[in-house]
Amino acid sequence: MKKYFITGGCGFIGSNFVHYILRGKQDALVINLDKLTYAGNLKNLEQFENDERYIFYHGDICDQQIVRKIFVDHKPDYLINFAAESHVDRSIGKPDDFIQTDIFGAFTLLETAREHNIDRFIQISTDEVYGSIEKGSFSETDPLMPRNPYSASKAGADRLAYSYFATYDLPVIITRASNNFGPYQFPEKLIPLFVTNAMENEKLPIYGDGKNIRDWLYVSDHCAAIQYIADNGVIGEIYNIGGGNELTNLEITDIILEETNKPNSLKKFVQDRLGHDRRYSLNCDKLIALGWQPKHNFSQAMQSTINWYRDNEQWWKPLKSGEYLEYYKQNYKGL
Ligand code: NAD
Ligand code: TDX
Repeated sequence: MKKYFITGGCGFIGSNFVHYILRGKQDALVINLDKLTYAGNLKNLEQFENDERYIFYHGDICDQQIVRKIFVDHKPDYLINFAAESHVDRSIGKPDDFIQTDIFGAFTLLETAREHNIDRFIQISTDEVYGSIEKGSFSETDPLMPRNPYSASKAGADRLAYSYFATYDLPVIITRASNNFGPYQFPEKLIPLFVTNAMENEKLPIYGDGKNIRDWLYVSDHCAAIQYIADNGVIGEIYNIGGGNELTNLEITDIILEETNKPNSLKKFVQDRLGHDRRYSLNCDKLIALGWQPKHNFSQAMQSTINWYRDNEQWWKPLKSGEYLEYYKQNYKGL
């Protein structure tokens, strides 16, 4: 039986990964450590609450006591660090938690892993660490040029994880994925925000000219890639994980309006994000050579994502009300 120590498993990608493992592998144990910030949601994993293959710890990755307890009590084979503050706009407003969780949290996990035996330490990094690229695509050997506090904190954790391989022989692998979309994504990120706003006949706030480009990766493809890399990747290496679907934000907006059958008048051009990266693009030849590439068709994955938000209003409506709504109103003044 393989034992997965997952951090941030109540968030978007982490919870999809737990679904992916527990649906696919009968002989797995998943131990999930999550602080339950605004982005962590127990509802994402409620179907596993009574599953003996799943154990939840409410706690902080910066707290070495709880991290150490998990190592001692469960002796995990793999540690996969998803936990992070992940929203660029929040990092521009208040970077503090990003530095603490994304860097110091990763440090705490690496230090504790060094005290114990672990087969793989997978650090979930991001394409944003490379910075913006107008033409061509970034390869794993390209220099890092992060341009906002979120991506800078992720770059710090990425290089710190590598240093634990180079210095202490910790079996670290680093993954750098492009923009994910799919079920359970907090409705502050572009796709779930625009889909749910369209469903509520609210404006879709497009930053700047809307021509910034992102490469979109369906979250279940991302989860499959992480598992493939954990099982087959080479220790000490970095793997880019892209979706091969580069679109402007305006193109994404048009797809959402068409699929939700809403008018163009919902588009609203608002003040640009500070330091807004123009384009992200990944060269994924290294992962293809290892034997993996995404399987989902972009249009079908978008359609099923939009259907999921249509069918799960009870999941996202509470997230857009109450305390969160106050934050949302203050920070999205274009609405
Ligand atoms: P998310 O914000 O949806 O979830 C983050 C989770 O981490 C939440 O459950 C939260 O409660 C938890 N968390 C935060 N601080 C914590 C702490 N100190 N201790 C324990 N748990 C804590 O994020 P996501 O979009 O699922 O991203 C997951 C990872 O993937 C992040 O490391 C992110 O940088 C990376 N990534 C995300 C994308 C994307 O498009 N979303 C793309 C590439 C890489
Ligand atoms: O209201 C909006 N209007 C808008 O035009 C929002 C929320 C976003 N945007 C634009 C900004 C970006 O060009 O859409 C694009 C995507 O924005 P986000 O969803 O905030 O994602 P991004 O900034 O690209 O970062 C994401 O991908 C890399 C994730 O949030 C990160 O966690 C991941 O590492």
